[in-house]
Amino acid sequence: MFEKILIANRGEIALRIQRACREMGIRTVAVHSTADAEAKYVKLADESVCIGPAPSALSYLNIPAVISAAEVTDAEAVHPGYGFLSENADFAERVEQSGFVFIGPRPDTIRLMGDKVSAKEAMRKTGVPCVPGSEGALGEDPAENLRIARSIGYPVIIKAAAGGGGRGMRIVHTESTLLGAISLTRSEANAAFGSSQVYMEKFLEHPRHIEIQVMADTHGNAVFLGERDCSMQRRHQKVIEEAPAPGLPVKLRDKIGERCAAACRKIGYRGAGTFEFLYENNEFYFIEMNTRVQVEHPVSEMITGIDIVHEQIRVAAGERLGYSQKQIQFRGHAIECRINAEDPYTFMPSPGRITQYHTPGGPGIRVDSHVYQNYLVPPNYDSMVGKLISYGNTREQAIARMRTALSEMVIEGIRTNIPLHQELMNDPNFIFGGTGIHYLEEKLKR
Ligand code: MV4
Repeated sequence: MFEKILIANRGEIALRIQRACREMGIRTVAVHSTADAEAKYVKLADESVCIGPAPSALSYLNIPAVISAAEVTDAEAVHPGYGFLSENADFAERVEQSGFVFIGPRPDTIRLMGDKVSAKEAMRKTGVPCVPGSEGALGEDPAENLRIARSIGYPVIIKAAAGGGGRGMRIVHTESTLLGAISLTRSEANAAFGSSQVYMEKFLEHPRHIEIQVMADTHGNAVFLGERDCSMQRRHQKVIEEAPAPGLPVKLRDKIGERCAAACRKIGYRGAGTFEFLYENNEFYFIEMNTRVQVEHPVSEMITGIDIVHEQIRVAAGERLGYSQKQIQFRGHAIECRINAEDPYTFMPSPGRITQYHTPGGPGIRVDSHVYQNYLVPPNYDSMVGKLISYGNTREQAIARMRTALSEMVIEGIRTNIPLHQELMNDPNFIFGGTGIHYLEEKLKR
């Protein structure tokens, strides 16, 4: 096992990774920008290195600075967390070339999944069901593109191969606007990602977003850790996630989960990963794969009892999974509310000093947060200040516990979206379960 890991991230996930390391007897190196010099996870780490000024581009995204920090502290492995450099294949490659272990998939796997056209092709080949669409990237022949759209059937969606997470997409409802939309998406993609490759899919109008968590070792073993329903979102920012997905038949879950685990074995996947699906009319359609630990990983941990970060570190060190799919039980229900420093109704960021901070507790309550009383939320980064996770034997119990926890939680000095979560925990449609990806935006309009 590693003796020392460098955590190339900030905020709650830096603390989450640090906790896993501490439990495993591994020393930690925190890297931080000048804006985060006083952060809790920096003080709690065994060592810390300042890697640059507040802007991410000069610190948390600064590859040479992160690698130098690993060199001067003699770390053995680098955990990238989520966001920042976590899905940057060049970073993973340079970490490995510098003699460190990258805690994540091989650089080639990250590159494969970063290109959404090659990701879809790889998944289709291994038997993962995909959204009907173009075979690979679109060509330049207008007649051919019109023919493809006609065979898929309108509406279609044009997506940038280098996009993902909702960036670089355009919906097309009628033939007369197809070619213009392809041109526009191409030029936007070229400007944003430096690649004008685009592909076409059938546009699904009322899906849910359900994703499958997988874990694979370097000995050919792979399992799935159930699904998460992440449909409650606004502008591609998830607000609430839960596991299992309400109303999803267990047989369907097991079937798609086994397909994902099998795909991992076939491509030699390593570490934690997430298969993102759109789910509509009892069918799963693969859209993208994430090659990192995700913000919402705790809900999967709560229903399986498996510590995903611990497992990431173990498989990166070459250890075996040590359990079969049959030994993984899905028990109870977990819900995560992302607590953001923002106005609950305008969604305007609200950084600043936290003057009062009290966290909830009791049975089935987990708080993953790096903040504390007197903490200054910097304006430079994502507005998430923590995650409130509830667990219960049933979904009803998880919701009831979340309501209580939200009522106990006190964060003063900044605005937070706690009132929005309180509203959602009492929303009859949320309580019924199974709302789609457009539900929150439609509710907010009303
Ligand atoms: C789609 C879609 C409908 N049909 N693809 C947005 C994020 C990116 N991961 C993929 N996205 C979508 N792809 C087809 N063929 C609708 C979305 C989408 C969405 C997906 C998941 C969660 C929230 C979403 C919000 C708007 C659109």
